[in-house]
Amino acid sequence: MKRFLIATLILLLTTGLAFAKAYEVNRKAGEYAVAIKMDKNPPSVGINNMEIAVTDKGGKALKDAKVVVEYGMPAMPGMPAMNYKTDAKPDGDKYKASLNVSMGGPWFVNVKITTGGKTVSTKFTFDVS
Ligand SMILES: [Cu+2]
Repeated sequence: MKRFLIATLILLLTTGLAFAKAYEVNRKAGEYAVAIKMDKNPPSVGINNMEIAVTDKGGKALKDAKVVVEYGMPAMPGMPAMNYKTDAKPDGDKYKASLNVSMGGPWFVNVKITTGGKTVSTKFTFDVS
């Protein structure tokens, strides 16, 4: 009986993981499509890993771009505005960054993509409860 319970528990845990979806945001930045995934869904306090896929009009991955993620929180009572910046590192066809979310509340993200001397960007926000 105990073994059956453990097996059921493992099954529930693994199917739960298989269905856990990343937090996804799809945006346009200039002529590029930007698909952003965050490993925590919903994003929460702590390290949130972000994967950024940038594709051109033809659906081809944009490589060798400089991708910077600016993020932070507007000022709130008892807390001045917080602004952070991190470089997203190329990883295969995508870029990866880690965001350190220090508290609950509204966070903004600005993804800046520089290629061929030109910078385009896209913004989104997420709430941390
Ligand atoms: Cu705050």
